[in-house]
Amino acid sequence: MTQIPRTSPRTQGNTQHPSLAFFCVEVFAGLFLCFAFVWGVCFALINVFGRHATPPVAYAAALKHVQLNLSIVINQPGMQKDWPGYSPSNLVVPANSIVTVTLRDYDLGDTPLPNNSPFTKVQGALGGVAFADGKAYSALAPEKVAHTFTIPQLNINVPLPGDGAKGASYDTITFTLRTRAAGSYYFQCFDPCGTGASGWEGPMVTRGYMRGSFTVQG
Ligand SMILES: [Cu+2]
Repeated sequence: MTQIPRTSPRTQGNTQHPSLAFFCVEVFAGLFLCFAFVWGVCFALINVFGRHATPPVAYAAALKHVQLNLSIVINQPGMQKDWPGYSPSNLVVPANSIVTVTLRDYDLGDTPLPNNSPFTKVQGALGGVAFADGKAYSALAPEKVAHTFTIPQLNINVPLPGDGAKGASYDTITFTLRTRAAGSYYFQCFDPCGTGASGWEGPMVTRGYMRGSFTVQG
């Protein structure tokens, strides 16, 4: 027959205290783990949403950066013979932004500016420089100018060199502008590249040629 050990109740009685202690430890550990888990989940969520929430704030503080491409062309279909013109001639850029202009001048060859001309200097471009085929310049010799990109109301002026790389049909001028409030302006070439004795007639005074609109949109 199976004997029930007499010690069984005593043993049970003896083990009641340790199992209660274990139970307490287990409950405590369970609660701790739950707390740790919840805290971990919260931390992860804060981290994830924090990371998602931070960039818009950072981007809102950063300025929008846009590219503006334009050319100076000549003798294209529909154009007056030998009249150089900006294409496009209606420029639209966003307000309070950084605008990098890439300008291809297909009308190479210099038309000297007067010696005391203020239009030989780069003005209003970021860093006071423009780049001709990648080479920085802050001013050009008066006799080395083909055209200018000038917005008088915004004190922006970039003289454009008339010498391209050997054999090239155009040179590429880049510069960066910082726009501010919205407004309607005009841009124009101030190098006497036009017709007439002064060089200030024809394309120089005709919209769609050496002058156009510059709209800063809010
Ligand atoms: Cu011009």
